[in-house]
Amino acid sequence: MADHLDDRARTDAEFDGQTVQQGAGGETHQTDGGAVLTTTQGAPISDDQNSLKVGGPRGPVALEDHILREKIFHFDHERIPERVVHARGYGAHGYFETYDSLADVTAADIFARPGEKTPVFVRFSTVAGNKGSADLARDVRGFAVKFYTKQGNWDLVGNNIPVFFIQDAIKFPDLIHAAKAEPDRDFPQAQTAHDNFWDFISLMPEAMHMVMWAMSDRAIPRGFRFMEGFGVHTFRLVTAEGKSTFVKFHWKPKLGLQSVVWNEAVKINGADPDFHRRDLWTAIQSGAYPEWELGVQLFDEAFADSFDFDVLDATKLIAEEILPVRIVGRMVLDRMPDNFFAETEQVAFCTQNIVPGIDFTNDPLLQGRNFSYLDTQVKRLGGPNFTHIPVNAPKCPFAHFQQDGHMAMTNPKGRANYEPNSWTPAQGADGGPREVNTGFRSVAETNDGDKRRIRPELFADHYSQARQFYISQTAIEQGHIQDALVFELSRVERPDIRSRVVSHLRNIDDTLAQAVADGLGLAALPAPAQAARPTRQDLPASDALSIQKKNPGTLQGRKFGVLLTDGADADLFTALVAAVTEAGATLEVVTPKIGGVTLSDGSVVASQYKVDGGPSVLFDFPVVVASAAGAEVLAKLPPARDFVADAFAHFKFLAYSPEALPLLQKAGVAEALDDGCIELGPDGVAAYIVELAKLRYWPREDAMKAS
Ligand code: HDE
Repeated sequence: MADHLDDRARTDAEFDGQTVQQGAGGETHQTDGGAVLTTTQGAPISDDQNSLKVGGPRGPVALEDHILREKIFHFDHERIPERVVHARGYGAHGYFETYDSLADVTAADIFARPGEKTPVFVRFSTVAGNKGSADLARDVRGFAVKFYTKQGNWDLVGNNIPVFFIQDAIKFPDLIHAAKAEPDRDFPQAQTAHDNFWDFISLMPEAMHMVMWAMSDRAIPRGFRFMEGFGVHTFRLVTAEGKSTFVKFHWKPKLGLQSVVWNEAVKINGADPDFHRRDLWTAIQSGAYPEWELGVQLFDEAFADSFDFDVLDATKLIAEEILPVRIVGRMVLDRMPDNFFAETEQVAFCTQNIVPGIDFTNDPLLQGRNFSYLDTQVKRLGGPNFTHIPVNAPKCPFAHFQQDGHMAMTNPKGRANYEPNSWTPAQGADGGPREVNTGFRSVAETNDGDKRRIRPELFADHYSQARQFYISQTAIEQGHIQDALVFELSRVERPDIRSRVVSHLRNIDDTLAQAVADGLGLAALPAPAQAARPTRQDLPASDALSIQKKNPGTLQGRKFGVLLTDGADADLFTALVAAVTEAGATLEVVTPKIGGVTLSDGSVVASQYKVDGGPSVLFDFPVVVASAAGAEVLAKLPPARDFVADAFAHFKFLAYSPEALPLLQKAGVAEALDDGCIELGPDGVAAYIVELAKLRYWPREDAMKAS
């Protein structure tokens, strides 16, 4: 009978096409000296392929099957609520290295000793999309850093844009409701191009400065490694004596700022929705550790009072030309988490995590955040003990009297669990931790006046810095802002909302308003929106606000994509690989078949992408190196034609071996060749690489718009 059962079991497994290896005795996947599979209680498991059946192999499953139940139960509970904002994110470990002592302005231990390294965990994110949304949404990027300092965890929870949409936390739920999918239909996903967002925004003039940033290329970064970061609010640095200095925090990427263009972003989302994740993962895994410098703008009360805006207003920035950014250290990300969920998903950033020497200001947005982050972690992570999760725990000694609660992991020992107490070892118990004079102290501040729901008078200028941002951009960048506004508003169904947005643009820049009105086909320009304060026309352009004016002039961290065919010029390919490596960039190969290609000298080159899966949007610098016969093959492949046509349309430098010209002809590019299209032989590679420091061939954009 037993033999018969075993036979049936085997037959059923084979019938189901399972790869289960069952011996005659029914034993399965037995360990050959490796780890033993156990239940969560540690009991070894002999069969993880079949549930426990009653009355033969076709009988019902026994409720008794504790192994099945444990496995399914745990699976059922694998998800925790995603973040209500910033759900889509990616994290990495690294360190912060202090360059300069800031001991003259702060007691913060992290800034005390030059050369000291402090561990960090960083999480980058988009704001509006769900956890599974695509990376290249037009959106603000979160830039959250947890510093594990020797005096406790300091969380600098910032964005890649230095200002925010709203001034007061009480409007945050409205902003986010309006930005996320509309509640009746649950779309659009990760898009602000819809009625609710623009309806809300056009009723909130304070948002206009941030709108300029969000419509600029800052909102479609090339990767996390190519973004700036900002603490946004004004914070305080405080000395041991209690002297306070205002501070704004800046992160500057070592690789320079870079973004993609909108049409490219749309296509990247289809080709590789994980584009930003993959970029960070690949860089760190290959040892190309991304790096940012931390800068501070330091100022005192008198300097703050010299502005006609309030430094407590998070919709304003202080131009770097007025107050230069002092670089005080660098951050290097050099290790990916071992487990995404454990670290990146469970990391709990809290704006209220500050350390002695750092303090808040009364920025009403920051004050609201200080409530929100702690509250949201309890919801997300299920209880007050989320600080026991390794990624959230301080790496310095800590001791307190908080106790119990769900999942308490690190529990105090001994009798005293309150303070003050009079226990001493002599009385038979340790009294536990005590206060220390050098501990955290809030800056002493006098606030007198009425208790009212009110905003400061100086929060009322909503357009001057929006105008300053716009006029600081290159003409190409201004064009991108215009195009983004036209695109977003073209997805808005209600004409009155479109007009209302344009009425605000009239207070920013009339050429911008006119261009957007034209792009939307508005019959007439609406009157300017009523402004609480007139727009200042005298704020000068600030080059620091532009991406293109700060071109880093380096190819480091950039990626070449070479569309390569059988018989292609081996000398050219070899020269290219050498030059790319020398420039600190990387190169991937795209071929008609994934099996790779054989070059003119007989050498075989492996491929990373079949051409269908390797569109040029994935690369900074697309190149076609083809033989004459190979070009004929490519010319017949629509994805190969797109490779070239997209590279051209995205204003990329497009290099090609002379034999590849038929492909360019078929792609409709050959008639429009410009100085950004470079015919390449082995001798031309050096000059070509030099040219690429411009990153894109922007003159083509004007030429295409004019033609
Ligand atoms: Fe956040 N924000 N936020 N935010 N925020 C969250 O906290 C909130 C704001 C930012 O990678 C939430 O853990 C309020 C400004 C980042 O885990 C939540 C207000 C800035 C992240 C929350 C703001 C940010 C968050 C959701 C207005 C830039 C991701 C999940 C008062 C300076 C952190 C969570 C990560 C996340 C609330 C405004 C940046 C709900 C109430 C301004 C980078 O607590």
